[in-house]
Amino acid sequence: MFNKLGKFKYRALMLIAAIGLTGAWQSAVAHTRLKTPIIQENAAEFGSDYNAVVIAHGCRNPATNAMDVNTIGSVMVFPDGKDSIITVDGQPHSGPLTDFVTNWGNPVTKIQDRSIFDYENYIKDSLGNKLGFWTGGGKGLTGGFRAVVPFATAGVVIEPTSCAKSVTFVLGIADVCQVTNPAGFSDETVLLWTPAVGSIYDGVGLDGYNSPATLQVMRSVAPLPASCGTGVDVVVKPSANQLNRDLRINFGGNQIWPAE
Ligand SMILES: [Cu+2]
Repeated sequence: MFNKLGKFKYRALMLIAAIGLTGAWQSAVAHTRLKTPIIQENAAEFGSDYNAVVIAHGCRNPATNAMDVNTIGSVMVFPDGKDSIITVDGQPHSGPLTDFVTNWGNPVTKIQDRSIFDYENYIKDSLGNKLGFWTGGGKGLTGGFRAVVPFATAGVVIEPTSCAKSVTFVLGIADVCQVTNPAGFSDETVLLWTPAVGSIYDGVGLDGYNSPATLQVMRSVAPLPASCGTGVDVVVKPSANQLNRDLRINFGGNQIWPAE
């Protein structure tokens, strides 16, 4: 009897704690992020790394100020690793990404899913490498709900002779609520989760300004060379050139977002 009551009280407390936590989390950091933002190096050797873009809220409703306007599409790209912006412990690195990652090039496989949006396709570089995807159309994401948009990443191999203890890839993501040209970007039309690198998608002053989603790959295969000490953290951002070129939705040979 006492034991049962104790269990019940414990469960009630845990429930209250969980609700409290959820409330705080929603108001503080409910942004578009990856479902699993930290993965191990080359985990894909055991299959793929299954992940997802989590769209946490819609655009701003001008009447109520709530972030609950329906989302009609989303587009995401990883840095291409060619003209990307690389830092090492926060300091600019002028060498290539191959100094730290041996196999970057074709990071994304979309997991087919029409549960929210009816259409989806890859964003590829000129060699056909899949750098990201867009999805949109159909009924879309109703305001007040979240979307889990599934994809997988290829295994990332950290250069064994490098001192990288982690490599973080910074994504560019746009959640579209209304199709406009770049001059029409606002919290009411689009949420831009991009690094502020000077692209047309910076979104200065908007909800997602310089608050991008990231995928951090932790070194876990080759041990750090002894000369590395505790190792360094590498960050890879897409260039403004790449975002301007790749973060768009083309459908049937036409660009449908942003409007031109
Ligand atoms: Cu937000």
